Amino acid sequence: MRSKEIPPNLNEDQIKFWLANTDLTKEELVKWYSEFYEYARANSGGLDKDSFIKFFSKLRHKKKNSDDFFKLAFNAFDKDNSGTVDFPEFIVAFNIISNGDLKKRLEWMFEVYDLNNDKIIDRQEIQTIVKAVLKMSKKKLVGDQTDETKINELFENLDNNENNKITEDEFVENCMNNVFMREILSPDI
Ligand SMILES: [Ca+2]
Ligand SMILES: [Ca+2]
Repeated sequence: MRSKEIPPNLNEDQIKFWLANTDLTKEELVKWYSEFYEYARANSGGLDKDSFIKFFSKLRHKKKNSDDFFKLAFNAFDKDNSGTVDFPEFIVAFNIISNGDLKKRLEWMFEVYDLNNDKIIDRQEIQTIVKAVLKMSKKKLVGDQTDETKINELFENLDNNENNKITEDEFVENCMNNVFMREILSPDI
């Protein structure tokens, strides 16, 4: 399908709505819609975790080393926890990732870290996500200690009020103010 054609199931009202709520151009919107539905055909309009990882990896030219991260990030795309990501869920998140300002991107990233959706990041969540992030970004944490110890240190640096929980405010504020921390915790996706 040529990207200029309006795909089936996409009507002008939907296009208008998404154009108003994202920074995408109509051409981009139609292009991603078409791609998305190529992958979703077997999944009644949504992408399950495996198809989503395939689709997103292709979209962002990601390699196998990103799969662990996207398995975990799936949760942040699947807003209604239905087990599939539908086009509105995808396009809202994709727009934040590619066009959102830094604060919006960090708020989205917080949702990736918060695996159990209880609005805080705990030590286990930060260990799990940072390990997947490091694998994806091929970055290494500096220092002689184990990664586990270094990630614990990151946790403590984020936990301003030392209550063993990281709130969205703590996460966003610290990452906004500290480039090093941000590069480790929230790489380009
Ligand atoms: Ca969903
Ligand atoms: Ca949590």
